[in-house]
Amino acid sequence: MEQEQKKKILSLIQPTNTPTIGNYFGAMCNWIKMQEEFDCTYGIADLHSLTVRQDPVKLRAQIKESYALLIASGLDPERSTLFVQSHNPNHSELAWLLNCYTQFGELSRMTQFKDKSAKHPDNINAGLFTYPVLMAADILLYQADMVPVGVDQMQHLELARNIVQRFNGVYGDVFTMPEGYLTKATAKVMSLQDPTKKMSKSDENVNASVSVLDDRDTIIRKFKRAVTDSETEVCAREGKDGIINLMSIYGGATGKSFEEIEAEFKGRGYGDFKLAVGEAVADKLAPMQEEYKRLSADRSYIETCMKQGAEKAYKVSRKTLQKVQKKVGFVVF
Ligand code: AQP
Repeated sequence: MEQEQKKKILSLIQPTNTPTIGNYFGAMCNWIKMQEEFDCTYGIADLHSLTVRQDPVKLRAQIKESYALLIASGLDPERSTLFVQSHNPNHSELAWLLNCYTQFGELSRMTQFKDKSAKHPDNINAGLFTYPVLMAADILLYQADMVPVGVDQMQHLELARNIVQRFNGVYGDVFTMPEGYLTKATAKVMSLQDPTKKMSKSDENVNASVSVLDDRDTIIRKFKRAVTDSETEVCAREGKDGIINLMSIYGGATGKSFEEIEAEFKGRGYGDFKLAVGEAVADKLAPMQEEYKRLSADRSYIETCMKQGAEKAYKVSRKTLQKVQKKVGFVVF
């Protein structure tokens, strides 16, 4: 009964590589907290990941790894729905239908399409162009009230909202209008090698990002090499992008505020600070890494969770899809 009144949240992560501490602090940590308050559906967006060429063997391994990591990080497959997107064909089906209610001009304006086309000029595929429509289908299938999004995804969410307005305008109240759910922790974690750029799991420079499965020594080494500035003071002043990024990572790992961090490192150099950040991140990730190791040895448990997650996701989303099919005039049994 109580479950029915909770607001619905949906969020997915792409299995394009091992998640970084950007994904961890920016998304996964929030997802865990949201389980308390919301009816949550979380998934591995493997359909989305195909917009960039993937190695099949690596992709399969990464889907399993990302799924196990979500559980290891604290997501409860009993309480939330944890599924793999390609296990639920309703996503592709609704995406096609919504494609017919989305304008070419709208998709042409998406900045991520422009950015990714520039990054992969040899593979500007139609999937890259219609990616936001699949994202709209992901959200609308589950009638999500809220979608935790980073600033970079706001434009896609806006498109989903336009689709809802258009579709509901023609057919009545079919889809819930989704709202963006922005929290402080959704703030971006930046690259350790270029603090003006978002930390990304597909960054080719291994020192730019910290994977959630990096071992302690690697984590500390990467932080020691982090690009900062030529000053010595640990403070959040304009122009100190590298230090500000390290401060917010340290804050994410320890729960300390910027004021507390500034006080803690007053009069101490960057060397001390970088070491402390590395150690704090390694400490924070250790329990998840331990749990991941344990889960990796239990493949049947992960497979069972995946199957149950797929069934739960299918059941909920089928209702929406059939409603849409009826509204547009299909013969539905
Ligand atoms: N650097 C980041 N800081 C804060 N949040 C981040 N997220 C990603 N990077 C950061 C959040 O993680 C969730 C899942 O992201 P995704 O995998 O679906 O796609 P993404 O945003 O494209 O992540 P990456 O790491 O940059 O992947 P690649 O390199 O494959 O493109 C989202 O909620 C996202 O906001």
